[in-house]
Amino acid sequence: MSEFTLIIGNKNNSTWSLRGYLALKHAGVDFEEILVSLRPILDREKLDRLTPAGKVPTLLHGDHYIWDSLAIGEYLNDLYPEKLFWPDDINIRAHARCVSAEMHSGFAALRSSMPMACLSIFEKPQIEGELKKDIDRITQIWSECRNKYAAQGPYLFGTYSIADMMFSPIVFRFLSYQIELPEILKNYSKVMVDHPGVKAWLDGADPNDAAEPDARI
Ligand SMILES: N[C@@H](CCC(=O)N[C@@H](CS)C(=O)NCC(=O)O)C(=O)O
Repeated sequence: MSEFTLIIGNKNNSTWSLRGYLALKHAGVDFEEILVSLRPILDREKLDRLTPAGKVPTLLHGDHYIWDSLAIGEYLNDLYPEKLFWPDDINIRAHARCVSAEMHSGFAALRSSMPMACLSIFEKPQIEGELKKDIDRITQIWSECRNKYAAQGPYLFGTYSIADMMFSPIVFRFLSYQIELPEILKNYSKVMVDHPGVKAWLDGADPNDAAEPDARI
């Protein structure tokens, strides 16, 4: 039996679950998965029974519940500091924490009008208003990171970090909704889609789990 259990939503749609899953993959530990259906109907009873906040992802480790994607990354970083979940340099780490927190707490327009369905391609939406602001801000964050840290590796801060985990669902949204990106960010998206943790996640995604506008996912 694994030491860790991750409670997640449908892999095609659950963006926050993807982040928690990538953190466990990065830790390189065995874990069991419990799926709570969010689609087509949210299994409220199961979600509330299994998780303290009624949200996925929730990590169960012994008697401890960690019920937030960013907190899961931080918890695993505390347990396995040698895995370098954050950049080593204090200033680069502060930058990585800022963009991760910005993703964790923002981009509501993008989240509600471009729900994730990893395996689907949709018509490009009207890019205007708050949605345009969100897309522009994300491409600005990514471009700044890639221009600054390219020498250290192909991820946002060179080496793979919690920041990449936090932005991973955005990579899929940009692909699904055919958002044009500059060459440097197309390369970043490809690196992310080819990441072994992401590939493992996609293997378990069901294309029949459709996407509908829903900021909770
Ligand atoms: N801030 C939380 C957000 C978690 C979240 O909203 N998860 C969604 C699914 S991706 C959920 O559990 N939705 C069910 C609900 O809100 O009832 C995190 O980072 O883990």
